[in-house]
Amino acid sequence: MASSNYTAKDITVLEGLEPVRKRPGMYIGGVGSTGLHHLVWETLDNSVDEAMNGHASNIWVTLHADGSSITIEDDGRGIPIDKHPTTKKSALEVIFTVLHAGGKFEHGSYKTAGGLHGVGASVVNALSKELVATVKRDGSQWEMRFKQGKLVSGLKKVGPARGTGTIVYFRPDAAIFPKIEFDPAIIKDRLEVSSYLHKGLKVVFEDETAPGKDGKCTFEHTEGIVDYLKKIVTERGAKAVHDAPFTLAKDEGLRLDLVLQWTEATDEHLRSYVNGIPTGSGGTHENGLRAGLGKAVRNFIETHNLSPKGVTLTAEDIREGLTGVLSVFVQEPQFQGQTKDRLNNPELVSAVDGVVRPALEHWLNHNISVAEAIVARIILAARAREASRAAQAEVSRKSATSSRLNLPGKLSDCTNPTSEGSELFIVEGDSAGGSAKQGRDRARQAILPLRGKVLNTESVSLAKVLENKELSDLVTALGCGLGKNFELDKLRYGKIIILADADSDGNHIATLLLTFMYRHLPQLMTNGKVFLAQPPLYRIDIGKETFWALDEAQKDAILKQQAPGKMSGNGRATPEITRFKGLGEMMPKVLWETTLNPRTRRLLRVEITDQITTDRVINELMGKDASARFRFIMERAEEAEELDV
Ligand code: 0RA
Repeated sequence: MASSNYTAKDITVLEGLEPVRKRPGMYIGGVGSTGLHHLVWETLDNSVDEAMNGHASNIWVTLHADGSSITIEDDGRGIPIDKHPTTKKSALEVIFTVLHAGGKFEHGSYKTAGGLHGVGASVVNALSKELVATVKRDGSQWEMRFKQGKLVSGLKKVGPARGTGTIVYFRPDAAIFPKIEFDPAIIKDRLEVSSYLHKGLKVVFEDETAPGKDGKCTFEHTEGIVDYLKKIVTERGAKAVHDAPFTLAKDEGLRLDLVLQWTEATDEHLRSYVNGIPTGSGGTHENGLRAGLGKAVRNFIETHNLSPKGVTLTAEDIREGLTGVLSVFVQEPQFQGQTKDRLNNPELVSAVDGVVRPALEHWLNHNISVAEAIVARIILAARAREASRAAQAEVSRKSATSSRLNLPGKLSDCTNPTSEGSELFIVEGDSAGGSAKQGRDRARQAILPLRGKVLNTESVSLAKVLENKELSDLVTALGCGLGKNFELDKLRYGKIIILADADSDGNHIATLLLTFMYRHLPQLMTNGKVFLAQPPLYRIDIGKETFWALDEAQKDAILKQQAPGKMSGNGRATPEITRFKGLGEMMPKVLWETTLNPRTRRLLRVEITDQITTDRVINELMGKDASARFRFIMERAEEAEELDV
């Protein structure tokens, strides 16, 4: 088939630019903002290609003060200006005035234009009111001017030049675009991503619409997408499971760049690009990556006998916490979907799979300790999924008798089978739990004593959280699942009340519980379901009367009010003060009166008033000294709204 190959490859379809002006949407996808910016991407791609073929290392992009014209310059070889043998026109003129579907000027170096149709410079020219192409070659600077795609002045030598390069200035045509206003933020984002996707490329953006220090920025990343991945992982605040990411760079046949790192985040975060264009909806290249990745990891697990017992790993388990960047360059990309951001070339599935699987498997086998950490992360994900599913499935309050069996053994449930009006007290310690169990209103109040240590859940994956018996029992008792599987409707109680000692240990435990709920069951807080009970610290008996004080200050206030002046010799009884060492010391009846009874108790509702601040404060305080935690809980508690006084 040599002859047909020859014709298919070498025929260049030459056409005038009229069709572009008649139907611009066919070439740039539309005449709205996306189409308008497409002109920039087309022009940029030509310079990026020159850089990627090793001829340019700098690109300068200037958005002019009018906001509606752009200059893109590179220090490449400069577009050739010599006369084309058959057309007798300068190569520069042909590139800008002829719609070409072939790579005539590419001299065999393969071009992967990122544009929607890869039609390039002539389309930009056709849709511009004015375009000036300047070339620096052979010590001179040459210029050619166009209007609406038509040559207005032939090749002119405009002066001497140092070095080589191409400068394209264009101003889109208002007859084509209803609104001509370039968005500096869109351009900036694109340039930054370009600098990551093309390792070593330096892109300078000058925004003359915002002069001053905001106006100019330089993007350059010597480590390319590895730098990009670092930025993404840092931005997302995800702790990495291993230090050095997996990297893969391939240049022959399919050009592919890939970087992967597993983190303790609970979701998967992959950014993919085709010819520098973001593919937010994924597509065949992403499918190929997932297939290859899944097979590589499974093969590694099997050959090293690392399969977990009692749980089957799903594809999602393998990718939990995975963060990555995939960039491929495809000769004729076909985009699909509403926003044309899904790659549809079927051959990419096996192409990417075929490259990723052996490379990743090789990497895993040569980095055994890293690979084992990744496998441990994957197994944990599977166990967490199982635990979360089980916690949800097992606890259903629908039928009191059948579900009771699966509730944690230490839970003393209430008899009221609906969440309405029922309350769960999470009580620190067994003896306090015992008092609470005896003193409670059995119909409406359930008691869950916490025996073991509650895990500090800040910056711990859901998987690890659910390994903690105390917390997984709590989740089971609540019945509403957690994380992605949270369902408020399934919550078994109307109020979740933390009942901890009024000392620093108690505050510590309450803080750990609140941190856990804030991170994994935030809907409980945003729906106002979480409360702090306020057990008294002092009992004050004066004659036949008994008073309770929550703290030192309240005790003093009561004493002042009830026994002014000297404590004796004025005819009044001497106050008798008892300080409770812990909830466990309290008689069930006393606990009922002071802390449990809705008519007499005081509850503090936990509220999240400012999501971002709360997030930061928890992040900062948890893991530091206990006194900081203590202050945190007291401050929050005092800010909280008072209920049931
Ligand atoms: C065709 C051939 C050569 C360079 C280019 C095009 C070229 C195009 C653009 C567009 C923007 N910047 C560019 N830089 C170069 C090769 C010329 C040679 O062999 O000297």
